Amino acid sequence: MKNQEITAIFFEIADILEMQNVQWKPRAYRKAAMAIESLSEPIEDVYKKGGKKALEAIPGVGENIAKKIEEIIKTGKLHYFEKLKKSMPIDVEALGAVPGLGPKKTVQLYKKLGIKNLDDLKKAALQHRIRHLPGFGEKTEEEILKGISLAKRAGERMLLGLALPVAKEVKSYLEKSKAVKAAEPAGSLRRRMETIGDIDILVASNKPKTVMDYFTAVPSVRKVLAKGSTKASVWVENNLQVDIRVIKPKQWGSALQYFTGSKQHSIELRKIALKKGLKLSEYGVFKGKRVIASKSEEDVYRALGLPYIEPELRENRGEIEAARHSKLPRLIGYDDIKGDFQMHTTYSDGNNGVEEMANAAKRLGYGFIAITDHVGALAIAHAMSKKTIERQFREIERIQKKFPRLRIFKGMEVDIKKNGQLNAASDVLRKADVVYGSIHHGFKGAERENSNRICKAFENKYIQILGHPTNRKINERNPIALNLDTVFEKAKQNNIALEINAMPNRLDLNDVNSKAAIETGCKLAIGTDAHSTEHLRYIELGIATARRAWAEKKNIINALPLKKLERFLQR
Ligand code: DGT
Ligand code: CA
Ligand code: CA
Ligand code: ZN
Repeated sequence: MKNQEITAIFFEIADILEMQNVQWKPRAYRKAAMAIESLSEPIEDVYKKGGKKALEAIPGVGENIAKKIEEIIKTGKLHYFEKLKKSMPIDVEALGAVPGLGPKKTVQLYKKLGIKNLDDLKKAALQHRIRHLPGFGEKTEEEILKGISLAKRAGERMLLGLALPVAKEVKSYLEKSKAVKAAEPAGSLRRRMETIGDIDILVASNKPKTVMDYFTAVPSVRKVLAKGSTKASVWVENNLQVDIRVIKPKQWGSALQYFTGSKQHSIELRKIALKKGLKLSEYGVFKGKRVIASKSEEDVYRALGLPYIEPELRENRGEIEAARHSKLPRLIGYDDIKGDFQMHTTYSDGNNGVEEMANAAKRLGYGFIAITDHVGALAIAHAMSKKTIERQFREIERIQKKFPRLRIFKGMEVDIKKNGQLNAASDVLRKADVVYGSIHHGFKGAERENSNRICKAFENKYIQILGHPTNRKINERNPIALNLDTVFEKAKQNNIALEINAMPNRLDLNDVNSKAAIETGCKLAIGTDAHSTEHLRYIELGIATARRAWAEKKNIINALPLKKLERFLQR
């Protein structure tokens, strides 16, 4: 999949051009980048099927950009980009990853202080040379220092939502080989952690050599880092590392258990084995020299006197204790979700219309969706006016008639003001079936202030769901300061659901916080926050987060039967 690679190149081109004060072009590249990022199919396939004309059919892609995409697909490189980078003395990619440092500021830092890379930047910030520049100040300098560590982390771990399609693609490629009996991504990806260090793929085969040759020839491989007789590591696009390990089919279960981890979970299992006079390794559960379990993971856990533990739970957060006492949750399944609570359309900042979203939801087999365009301060993402809302609701009613088996809730995502009021009048709120309250500005408040802001919003009788509760963005922005205990308690009292926002870079609430919310007795609502039909598939990431939070069906309102859901929403 070249989609991510091309997206990154275009964003970087936009940044460089902006630094060089070029007009218009940066916008064009960003627009194209965003369109390519949300494509659901590999752009190579688009090109293969329809050539340059098909590329030009992608929104925001004109003839010039289509030519560049073609060059990248054909040669793996873009001459224009290489030249552009050479013309720039600054490490645009690294500095661009620092939150709050846009292209303009980066250029200023270079011109005034000669800052070319992260090290220069850190030095200058520590020596307080940045705060004196016009437009920067003490606060910005502090933010930059914090941002540097985020940027360094960003270089290391990749979002689950980006790694998952890559892993699935490699898996299905491997499964096409006759030498491969089974192939499964293991490691943090199988546990569905929100970020992934590298992808570990386990293969069962009696012909490891054939598998090695086949794997290192995967089309998306950029560079082979190591290749042995049963192990190999490669880089695919985006500097994402994929490790592969080939084992014998009869060791599948114990090897899958071992390579899924987490390391901490496996260490605890080994302790249990020792207490039973057994030994656990990637090759099996041993009694003396005899293997007593190895074929399936179920066998391995059973040999240790435990029920099967789902991968998402294997973090040594109490799952082994729970397993021993038959107290494991009956995790919500990936098929248990009946709909999606948050999505945007062309009525605010989305790319698709109501009917297109409904069609996409129907294809997913959903029973309901909520259309939740922005309402509030007009500047935020083209928020809707009262007139627009009325027009949209009439359209939803009209479209609803065409979808007898899909309930389309009239919803809105209303901005929570700094004083805790919802930025919409009661007569507007009353007409909606689903009212989200979310914070979209003013992230810097202290813990008390932010917690009060949200608890105040909960007193509004129309709000039903708190959107992206902590406002963190993975690798980009820290969560706002919040007393989550207070917020969860208040949410429970007012019967307000907390969102698991399923956008790859949000996953907010995250796994740990969702688990705490469930333990408090709160309900959770999964919303993809889709801004196009393609984004609806991110629901998988929201469910993964719920599973990592030990959620059962009863904790997640997306799994309620429609009648019960309607009752919940009526309050
Ligand atoms: P990551 O890649 O940083 O997101 O995290 P993981 O969990 O995928 O870790 P990774 O890639 O270093 O190793 C893959 C799996 O292999 C890990 O989940 C458990 C297993 N593993 C690796 N090193 C050890 C070890 O020293 N002891 C044990 N018990 N298992 C290990
Ligand atoms: Ca890994
Ligand atoms: Ca690894
Ligand atoms: Zn929002």
